[in-house]
Amino acid sequence: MSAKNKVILYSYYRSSASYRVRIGLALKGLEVEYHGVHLLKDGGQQRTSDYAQINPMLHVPSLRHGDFVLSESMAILKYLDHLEASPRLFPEDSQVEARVIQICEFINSGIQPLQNLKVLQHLESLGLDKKVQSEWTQHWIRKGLASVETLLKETSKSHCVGADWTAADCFLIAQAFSSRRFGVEMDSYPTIHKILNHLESHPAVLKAHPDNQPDSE
Ligand SMILES: N[C@@H](CCC(=O)N[C@@H](CS)C(=O)NCC(=O)O)C(=O)O
Repeated sequence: MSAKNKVILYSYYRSSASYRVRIGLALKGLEVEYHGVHLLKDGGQQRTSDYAQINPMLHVPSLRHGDFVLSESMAILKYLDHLEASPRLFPEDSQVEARVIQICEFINSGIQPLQNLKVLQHLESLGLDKKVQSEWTQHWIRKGLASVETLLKETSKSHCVGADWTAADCFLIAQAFSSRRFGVEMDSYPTIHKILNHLESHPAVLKAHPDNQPDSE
């Protein structure tokens, strides 16, 4: 591990997008300085003008490496492959890499945005009560996971794509954490369930887990 590859991570402990990146960092053994950004305190620290300079989208995670600042978990994980090649999260083979990105996107654009804090806060401001909000979230999570399950039946062995770690595993593990938080269990998705059973006890995943962060509550 080289100090020149030390990064700063702007993260919130239970943010699934932050969890994806933390898994990647831990798998690669990169040195990280953790900066907590509390999504609820002070009206949301992601919405401060200081943080807007880091990520104008007002989301965590963001990464700083020297003068280079980057947000979006997929872009960050891709960048980490350049800092530390092993394990490679985006495979060299173009078709395998595209498949990994497809799985990530099912989660990144097909599930997570529909459970995002700002979306739920907006639904609440429109008068949707907590019970209906919860039904909304669970509906999209279940639909999305069913599609991920179908895809993983074709692509997985011990991991989402074959038997090696890829970014797809980082996305799946993090999504499973937040799905459970929103009341959706994984038992209805046998392939997902099997992969999680295999991967969730890995030391890097435990290190990256929301319960084990400096800002965990
Ligand atoms: N596609 C983005 C998603 C980032 C994202 O939505 N982060 C959430 C936490 S998981 C967030 O910061 N939400 C802030 C808000 O809703 O105000 C990524 O992969 O980084």
